[in-house]
Amino acid sequence: MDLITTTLNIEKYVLGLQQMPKSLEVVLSPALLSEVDIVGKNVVVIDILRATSTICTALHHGALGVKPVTHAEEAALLKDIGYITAAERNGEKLPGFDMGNSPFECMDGKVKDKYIALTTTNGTKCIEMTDGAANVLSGSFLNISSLANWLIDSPNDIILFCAGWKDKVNMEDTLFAGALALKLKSFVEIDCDSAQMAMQIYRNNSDRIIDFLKDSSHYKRLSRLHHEEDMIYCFQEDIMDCVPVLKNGILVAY
Ligand code: 3SL
Repeated sequence: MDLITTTLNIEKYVLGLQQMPKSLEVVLSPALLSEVDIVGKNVVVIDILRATSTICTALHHGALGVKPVTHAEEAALLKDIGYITAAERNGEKLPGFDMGNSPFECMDGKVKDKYIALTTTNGTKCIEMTDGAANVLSGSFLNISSLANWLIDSPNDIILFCAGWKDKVNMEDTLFAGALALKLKSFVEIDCDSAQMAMQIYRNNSDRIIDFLKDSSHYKRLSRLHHEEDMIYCFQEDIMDCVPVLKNGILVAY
């Protein structure tokens, strides 16, 4: 967040124009989601490598919306009504779909003015787990400051929901949850050890993110599949300002 926005937000709080405190919790894996109450809260789904970074990129490059779906068959059916179909499992594009899950596939004009039906191993499944939330947003480093400002301006409590990998905790989503929690820290109450841990991890590694992630399982998986460029891309901060928000089951740019 830039200095002017931070100052304005602090002024709003001091003048009593902003409700305080709202709470912030971090959920480190889908297996832990049932332990928190998401009803009426703003839930940020985080799948940094790569689903939620790809969603943000698609909207930035002119896609009208991204519909997250759990099953590949469901995504395939949406082709009949004009959707671009995108499908990934275990890091690889599924045959028969228009795209996989690489952000670079959204940059050649193909997604402009189109709706995309996207299914991925973890990220899209998590978006579909957020029934009852007041708002569902998709998180990425690419738009982290705009996302933080959106959350600061909303009165609702916040859940940062890390997709992880197949119910396991992962390093990259935890790292991002820490980075976002640090941006929100002055505006929320944090009584959550997962959030404290995530912030500590980001603080200790923010100047060496790629090095830090080299030991992570998904870094190794995506490296084996030659997706290093995607990873470098996904760790750029604030290169776009759209905030993907779920409206009637479709993520659209706010
Ligand atoms: O699991 C997911 O949702 C994907 O983002 C994984 S991958 O980066 O496309 O392998």
